[in-house]
Amino acid sequence: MAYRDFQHFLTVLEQQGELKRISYPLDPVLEITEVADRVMKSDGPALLIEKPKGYDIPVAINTFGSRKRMSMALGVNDFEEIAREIEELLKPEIPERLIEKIGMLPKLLRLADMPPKKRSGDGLCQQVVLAGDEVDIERLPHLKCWPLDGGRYITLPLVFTHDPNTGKRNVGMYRIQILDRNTAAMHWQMHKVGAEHYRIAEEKQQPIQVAVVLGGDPALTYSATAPLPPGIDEVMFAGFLRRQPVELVRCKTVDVWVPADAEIVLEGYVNPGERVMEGPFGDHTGYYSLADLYPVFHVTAITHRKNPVYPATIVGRPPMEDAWLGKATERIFLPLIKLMVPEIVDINLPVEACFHNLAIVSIKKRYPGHAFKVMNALWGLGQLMFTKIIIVVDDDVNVQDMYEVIWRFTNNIDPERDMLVTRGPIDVLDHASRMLGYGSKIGFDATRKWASEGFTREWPDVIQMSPEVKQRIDQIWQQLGLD
Ligand SMILES: [Mn+2]
Repeated sequence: MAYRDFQHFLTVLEQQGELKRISYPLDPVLEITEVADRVMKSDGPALLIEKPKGYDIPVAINTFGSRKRMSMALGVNDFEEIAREIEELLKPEIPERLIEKIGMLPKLLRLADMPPKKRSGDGLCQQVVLAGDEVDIERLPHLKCWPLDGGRYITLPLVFTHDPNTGKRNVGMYRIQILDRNTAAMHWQMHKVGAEHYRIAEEKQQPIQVAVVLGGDPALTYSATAPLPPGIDEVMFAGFLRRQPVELVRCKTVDVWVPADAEIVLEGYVNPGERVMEGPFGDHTGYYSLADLYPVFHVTAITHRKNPVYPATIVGRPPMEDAWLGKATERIFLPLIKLMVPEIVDINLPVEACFHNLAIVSIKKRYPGHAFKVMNALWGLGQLMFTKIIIVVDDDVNVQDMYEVIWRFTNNIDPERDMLVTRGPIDVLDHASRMLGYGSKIGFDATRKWASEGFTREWPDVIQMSPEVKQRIDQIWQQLGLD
């Protein structure tokens, strides 16, 4: 079942006891964060703050913040189902060459079956149109999340842009800092597709048209956060997830098509060469990211439905709501990673390591040095290039069990022999790297070492009780009175 829009999703969440209404007028400045943080840290429900202090638009937060709600957002009982489905679709006739594999992805995923539908006329998101002097983005209940933040932020936006050369669409999620009634700072990090579109526009000395969308089917919100290969359209991927095309309408003041049933849309453009100080911002690393120069978004129109809801999230010290967006991605993209690196059995990107700081990977080891091959493959694969630490273990290790991982990892390595230090791009949010966006990574081969890898000693067996004794003790267990 696909959701018509964000409010439909909220209704279903409420029906299932997954959403709590708050009538107290919480202040979008810091107070909503403090409440949401406590709720997120204790596996609490989604919140609908009906009358945020000073605003008449309700704020919804933590709508993705549990395994159940993340799965509901994607219209399934559990997001593993999507991974299984993708696995099934990928099975037939997978070509051998890597480049063909990537090229065939849209076809394999039948993405072409779900192109967005362009609708003429107004969308629900255009019931109210404010253009020119009527534009005042400060009238929306944007959050100031943390005390040292540089200002108020849009935290759950879908940023629509088109490649100025090819016209290809991208939808990404980049935080946006409100500057005044019609300008905002666009946090286009250098590695992101939105930033690439802007670079191309700058080379051509042209402004780039932008639409910032709040709301719509949560499957599209998820798609905007997903590490899709650059050529794959998020709107089509959302169509695949929701099994129904996304309906789009044309914006009023820019040539960008947006989900017809979105809550709120900010239309505008970004000029070439224009920058403003953005930040600091309390980030998903649990630290503030420092202020830096970012492009300026000029808002030419605000459109919204008659009674919109404002979707928001907060990031900060993990675990937060985004942990579940990340876990869904870890599971959904595993079959696609296996398509490129088939020896991988499972991956765990622990929430506490903010996903890109640590990857624990189990492999079916087939040849000497195989663990190092897998590290290099991951460092060359999409957003996994940011992975600061990779630990490779054998396929009999449950990578989802961190106690087992620490036991195996620490016991199985001779650090000097088993580590591989390399260099490359680092997440822009990493505050420890030597410079912004560039630094080192380390991999550990924690697999069992082979003679063909120069291991001259005997590798010991893992301690296990004999099955007969286990069975015997099972039978007499009750008599021992230990339960
Ligand atoms: Mn993209």
